[in-house]
Amino acid sequence: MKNKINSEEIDFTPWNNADCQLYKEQGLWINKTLDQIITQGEEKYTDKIAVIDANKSWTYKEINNNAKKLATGFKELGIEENDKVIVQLPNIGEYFEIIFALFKIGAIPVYALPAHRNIEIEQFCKISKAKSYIIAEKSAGFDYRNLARKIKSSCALENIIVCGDAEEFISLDSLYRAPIKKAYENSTSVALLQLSGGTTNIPKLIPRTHDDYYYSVRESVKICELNVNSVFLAVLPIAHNFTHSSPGVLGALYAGSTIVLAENGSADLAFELIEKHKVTLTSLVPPLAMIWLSYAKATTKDLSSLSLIQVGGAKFSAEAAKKIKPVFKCQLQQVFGMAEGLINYTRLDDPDEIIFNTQGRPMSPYDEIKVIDKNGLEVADGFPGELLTRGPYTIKGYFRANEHNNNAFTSDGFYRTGDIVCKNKEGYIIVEGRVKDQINRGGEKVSAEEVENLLLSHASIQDVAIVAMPDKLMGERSCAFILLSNNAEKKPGIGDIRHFLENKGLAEYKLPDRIEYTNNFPMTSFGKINKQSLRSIITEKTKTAELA
Ligand code: OOB
Repeated sequence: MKNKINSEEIDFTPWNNADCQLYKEQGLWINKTLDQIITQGEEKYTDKIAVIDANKSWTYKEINNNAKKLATGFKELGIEENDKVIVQLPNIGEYFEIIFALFKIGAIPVYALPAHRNIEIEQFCKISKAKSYIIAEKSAGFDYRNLARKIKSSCALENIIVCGDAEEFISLDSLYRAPIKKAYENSTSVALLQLSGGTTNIPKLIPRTHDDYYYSVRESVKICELNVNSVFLAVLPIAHNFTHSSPGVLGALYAGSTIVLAENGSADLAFELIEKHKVTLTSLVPPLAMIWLSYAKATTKDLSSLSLIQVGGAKFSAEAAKKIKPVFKCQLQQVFGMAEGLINYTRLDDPDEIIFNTQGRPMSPYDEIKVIDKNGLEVADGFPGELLTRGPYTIKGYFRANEHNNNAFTSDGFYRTGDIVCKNKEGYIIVEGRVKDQINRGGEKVSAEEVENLLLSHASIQDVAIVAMPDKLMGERSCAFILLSNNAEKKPGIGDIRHFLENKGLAEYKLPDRIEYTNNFPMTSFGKINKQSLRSIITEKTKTAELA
């Protein structure tokens, strides 16, 4: 029987009691909160450097001490157990003080990405009912205080905390008080809210508990063989699940490694940091891996410390995968994961054939996998179908999204990933496509419906459908097919459309890359716009353009 919380507003669906017991008996869930990563880190690795960013470095002890001090400061502001706090930070060291301070008081960070703008942040505030928002003053030329000003009143935010010059807001520096004495201990509760790539108009928040997330971090550390000698370079945003926990920054801290934070993924900066700090591993999305491959051939920097490059978030082609080892003289690991839980890794000692051609196999022996056809029946190995999964670190429901959960999960608790995969006899997974209405733009996920709904408010647009179009570097980009309204005065160009959405406050990566005008949409027999057919049209068109 499902162990649902009996309230009007169901926050999240926990695992059933029998599974909880099994995971505890088997030592997967160890009754510890994520705060233990840093408290244990301080005990074991005390004065070792834990984090290096562009300006400063922190020892394990410093991070934990500062987190304890901040926890008191946060409490004095009124942030309590179970309060949601939107955290939107670039890759800076203070990030760790902040999240561990929140874990220490049992408050729940909502992991916004630096690219998010007012539309996204307002939605996160609305769903989570967060009263606090933590930002850095500026990053990559963008002033987050202006964003905070825009959303302050619509979101009823009480605390806007700024790392750097706070202007009229609360300065993070002012919140370091006497260290908190006792930390929050309920490991079965929600630790953090991750963001879903999204397939609907409204984004979904992903409730990860201390028990389940800590398990996924420990298991990832084991598989990726992180240890005290590892140096992890974080180039993707650290709040994203890949960089955060697969094994990512939390894995690095758990293993006693050192984290080097890069402000962006540029090869110039990354290669300099790899040489300077003798980086041993990093995690990349396919477009970055491809750019690094082309730069590596001509670099004068010494990259010989690298022993592992992980690539995930979107499909990495076998041709590109084959180049990693010869160019970087290190192992490649393909990672097929999702913020909802399931992580698949190729193993470090897998044969090349597996590493080049598959996206790995589930990380845990307790992960359950099904590949099903349109009728819900399991297909034979080697045949494509939708991937369903359940297990010790895959959620049972999105946060406060009851209705959506009825479709996103089966009645027996499997998560419908929306990914079309083939599973081979050895249990390795090859990602073939997806059934979800999403564009995977080099690892950044765009919900077609979200952008379509915003475009429908444009005066010249009567109807619109957004689909993925193939792209050599990004894998996919987005194309908006537009039907103009009868009274449209002029055809808006791609610049106008992007400007319109940007003005509304949509993150840049969600803006369409191309528009196509149409007088009538191809329809399915159910009377819906036939996106499959639109994808074929734009694929043909881009192919013809390439040939021309
Ligand atoms: C990671 O997480 P999300 O939540 O941003 O996106 C999950 C989705 C998957 O359902 C799949 O559609 C796609 O991203 N995906 C891949 C992939 N890795 C993720 N598609 C093809 N090949 C891959 N290797 O993207 C994520 C989370 C943790 C670790 C790694 C990636």
